[in-house]
Amino acid sequence: MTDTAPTPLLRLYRTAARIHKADERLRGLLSSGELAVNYYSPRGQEIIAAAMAESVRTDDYLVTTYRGIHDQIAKGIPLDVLFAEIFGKATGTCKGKGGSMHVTHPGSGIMVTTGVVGSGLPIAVGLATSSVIRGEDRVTVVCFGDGASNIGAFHESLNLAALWKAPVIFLCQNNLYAESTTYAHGTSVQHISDRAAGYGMTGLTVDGNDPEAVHGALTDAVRRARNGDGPTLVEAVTYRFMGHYFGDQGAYMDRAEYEAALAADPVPALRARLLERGLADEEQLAALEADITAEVDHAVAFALESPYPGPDELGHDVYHEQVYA
Ligand SMILES: Cc1ncc(C[n+]2csc(CCOP(=O)(O)OP(=O)(O)O)c2C)c(N)n1
Ligand SMILES: [Mg+2]
Repeated sequence: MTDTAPTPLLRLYRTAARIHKADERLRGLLSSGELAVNYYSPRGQEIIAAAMAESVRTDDYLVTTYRGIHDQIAKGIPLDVLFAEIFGKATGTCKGKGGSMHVTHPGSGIMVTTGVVGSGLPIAVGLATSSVIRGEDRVTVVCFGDGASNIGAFHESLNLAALWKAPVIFLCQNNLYAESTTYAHGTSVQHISDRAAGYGMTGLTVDGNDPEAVHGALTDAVRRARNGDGPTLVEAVTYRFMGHYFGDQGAYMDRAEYEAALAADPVPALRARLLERGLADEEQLAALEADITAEVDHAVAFALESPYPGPDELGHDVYHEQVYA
């Protein structure tokens, strides 16, 4: 990088811009047929992930979903190995055997990515509990959608986490859609954060497009968790700019609502905020963005050039391999 991105807001923008460009490139590769995988774009949720990363340490755990590349990039997974995994290549985080829906990268704290809606929450409570048992002060952040908050595992996890004061931050990324179901059609409460009260837990709703609001809420939640004061449910509200999966035309989405959300696109909005506040100038941002483009180019080339895993890999990494004396 030519820019060290010194202020938190500029660093946050850099992360959001990396997510934005990586996602855009992956969608381009899917359109051209150079890539053929299931893909769920996080477009619209970039700021939430970037603010989350500013609130935690690298060794804090993260659990995310199939729509999770924004969380994975923000948490620190290098783009080369992330792209290689998405392409199913041997150089990927899971030797190409996990693919886009099952990325793990313990080095940056990314412990689980799951395609089963709601299944990340109990795993996160388990991870957090393991940290307590080991006497470690790391926290666990689990990202999930609005739809997942209607799954039984959400309720079981919040109850147990509150009871055990587990150091978990439940980060609901409310993009107002669960596949093709609108929020109002599928969820009984006005705010998902209202559900926290049912478990004796702090819950709050923030504007997921406002980096400072998300960062502030998560910083408080992380502090509480690390101090042994238990879990928090943070709901960050935004909008899903793409269909549910790549290829979904989103015909069921209200056009006027979509246009209004796009007009408030949080990534260019943050760029404009940086310029307005004098935290960066146009030349600096252009240089930062050129660096990101080069980084994404490199990741694509690395993924394309890498080999697929051989058949000998089929039986490896299925069970923990332990040698008993
Ligand atoms: C247990 C389970 N039920 C249903 C599905 C099918 N499914 C995949 S994504 C999805 C919608 C989830 O919506 P939300 O939690 O809001 O997450 P988003 O896709 O908006 O990120 C559904 C129903 C699934 N993968 N797992
Ligand atoms: Mg959703």
